[in-house]
Amino acid sequence: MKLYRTRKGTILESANNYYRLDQPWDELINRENLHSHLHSLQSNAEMLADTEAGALLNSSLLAPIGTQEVWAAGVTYLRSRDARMEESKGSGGATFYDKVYEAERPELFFKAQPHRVAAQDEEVYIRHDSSWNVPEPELTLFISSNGSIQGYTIGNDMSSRSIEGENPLYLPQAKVYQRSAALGPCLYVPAEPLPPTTRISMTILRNGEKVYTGEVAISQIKRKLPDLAAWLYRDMDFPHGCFLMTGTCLVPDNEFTLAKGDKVEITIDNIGTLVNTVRYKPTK
Ligand code: DO4
Ligand code: MG
Repeated sequence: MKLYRTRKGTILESANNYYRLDQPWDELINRENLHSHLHSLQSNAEMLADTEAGALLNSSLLAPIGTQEVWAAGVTYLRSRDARMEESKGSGGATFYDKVYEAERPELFFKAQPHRVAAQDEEVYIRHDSSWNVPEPELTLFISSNGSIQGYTIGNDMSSRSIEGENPLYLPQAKVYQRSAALGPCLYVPAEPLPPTTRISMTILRNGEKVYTGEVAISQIKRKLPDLAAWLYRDMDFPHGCFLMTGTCLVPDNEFTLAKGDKVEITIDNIGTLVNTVRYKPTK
């Protein structure tokens, strides 16, 4: 089942049918057994004609987030470890990445408040003070306030490699700025956890031409997804639940940096495709 948040309310997609749901988003998604709960709501919900649902989904999608924070895990794939060791070798910080890849405690960092998150088809930003910028396509978990994984969405953890590479202590500036995160297009709520064969792929288009393409299965991740959730919830409360990006494995070659106008398309099996265009934050 998929939940879409739109400017005109929430839409539930179930077996190719669409239903309107009235519950406030945070209340709707933050529960145990979300999948069964959605099943029970479906029977009393208004069914929408495909044309009406299609029009809403094409024109008024919001990011599938209410008041939750977005957190992120880092260096959960070998490719991310290697790329970061390379980018930070001049700063002397490279060795922290291999240590955190092997450590029991994962790297977890704060990524975004909801107002910094771009929705489907909205712009993501690159920083004016950064010379090397990449998108990071990441499977993103929705974790209930009790700490259980209830759904999945697609995340883009936009990152400044020049700022992080200069000094790993600059990580918050490399990662947290306006529109440095995108989530969407929906919250996918399956009856069972995602299979390890689930693929994440990313294409970057510049003037309509592919300048990057890559694909990976989530089985390549070093950590177990429930373990990442458990570490995040140690000594922390998330009253409305939380989103957790789970790290990237797709990192373009070192010569690549994003340019204004690039289109980033991230697809995850069964969830959909998240599309965003790259811009600079407009100056006042
Ligand atoms: O250590 C820095 C961030 C790592 C990250 O965002 C990732 O591996 O996806
Ligand atoms: Mg990342």
